[in-house]
Amino acid sequence: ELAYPDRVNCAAELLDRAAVPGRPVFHTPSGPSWTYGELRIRVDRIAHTLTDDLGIVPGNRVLLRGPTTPWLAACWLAVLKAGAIAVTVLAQQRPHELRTMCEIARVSHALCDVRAVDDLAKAETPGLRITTYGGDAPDDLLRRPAPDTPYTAVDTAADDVALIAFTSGTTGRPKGCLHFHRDVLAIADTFSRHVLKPLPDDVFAGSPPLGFTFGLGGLVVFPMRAGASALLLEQAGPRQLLPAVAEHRVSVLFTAPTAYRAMLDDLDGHDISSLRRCVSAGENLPAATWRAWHERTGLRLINGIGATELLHIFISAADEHIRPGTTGIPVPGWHARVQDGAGVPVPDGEPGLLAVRGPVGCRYLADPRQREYVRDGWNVTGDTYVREPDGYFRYVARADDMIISAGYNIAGPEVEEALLRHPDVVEAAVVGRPDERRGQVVVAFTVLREGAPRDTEALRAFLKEELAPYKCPRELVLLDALPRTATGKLQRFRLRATDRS
Ligand code: 3SK
Repeated sequence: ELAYPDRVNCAAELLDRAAVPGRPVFHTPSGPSWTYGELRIRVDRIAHTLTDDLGIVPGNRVLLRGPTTPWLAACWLAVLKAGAIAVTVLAQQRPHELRTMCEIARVSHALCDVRAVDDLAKAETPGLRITTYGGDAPDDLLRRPAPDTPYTAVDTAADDVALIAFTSGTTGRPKGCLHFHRDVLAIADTFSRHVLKPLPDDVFAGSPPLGFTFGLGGLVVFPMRAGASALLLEQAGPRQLLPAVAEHRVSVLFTAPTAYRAMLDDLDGHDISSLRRCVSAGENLPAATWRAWHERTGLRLINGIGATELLHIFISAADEHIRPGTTGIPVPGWHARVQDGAGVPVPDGEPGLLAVRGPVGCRYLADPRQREYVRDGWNVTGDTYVREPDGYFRYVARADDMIISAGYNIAGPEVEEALLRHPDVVEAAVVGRPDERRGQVVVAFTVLREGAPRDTEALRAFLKEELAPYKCPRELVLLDALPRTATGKLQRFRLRATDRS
């Protein structure tokens, strides 16, 4: 059981408790590293600016927007230290999305990297006070003259709201998820502590941005809670990750399954011997990707399922407990079960809806969809899972992605896994298309390795050997890229709507 004091400010906790002032906390590819001591001074100066110059008071909602930099992380810590609420958004979000989020979260102020300010200005949010920062001397954030005036953290309650993270899922109006100060500590003290087991010498890096709680945890909260450091990359695609790992001796890597698959082609010539933990989340990890990564690197990918609603990862497995083809077991502190639509647990081995509960819960901000997500105290994530008799949880599909064709239930990811076993396939997505005779038919979208022959007949023949005939796609479409959200999640609804005529 996690026990936190009634009053706790998670930013102060991360800044003041874990670290030795002279040790590094953030690295970047270009500038000098920041130490914990330097970070604390900068956070305190920003917090003074927020309260003394901008008039921010506890409870104000402050939007944060910009590429992944130490200054963005410092702003996030300063907002929380000042008792305000950080509203983290993604650099890719467009003006109309930003305006909606500002309205839902009732944002009063924004701290924005100067390179990302145009879209925010275009959002024309009435009354929003925007402060920009940028470059090596973000003067607007550091208006307080005395750099060494400490800032006393606001005495927040453990269950005061610390942040609002938006999830749009893969479609629909964005939902703001409220998270408390204690939630921020809880994700470090569950998944990170028990699965990653970080050490102070670890260097974390990864692709998810800080506006996605996957990245916020992996690049700020987890390293700081352990007194370790993080390499913050503004460009963090598969092409940038491998050289960055080699150059900065990254030991803990966070990215999505598709990036691990893409990096396989590029491994030669990069020294990745520093890596000791590779976390894959954000989407289902196909067993074929797990095996290929293990074969080439000797590393066992740590699969995990997380959600913005629950802040971070709640099912995963560590070290020798990792079992390819499954997500894992509930992270210590979390409970999980598989249930039917009425909330009754289904027997092991049968598919049903994943339901979890633990130290962090879903609290949508003024959104009736709360009643769908939280049922009888369980958070129902919208994923179809099977719990194996040995307690391991195996992903089947997103609940609304099951395909029913001529009376057969077909899980899109199973067909995708089969496609990914073909050496020329880089990405695959399978959806159901309405069909008069069969209800739905299976349609597969595939991205092939550069230079591979665009031979759909050969792919069909391959699938016939891998899958029962009723699961084989009726249509096979080759694409250059799959449609994804800003957090990298596949947008199946866009594939369903693709006109192939
Ligand atoms: O997959 C997700 O959506 C997620 C969200 C938050 C934290 C971690 C993950 C993987």
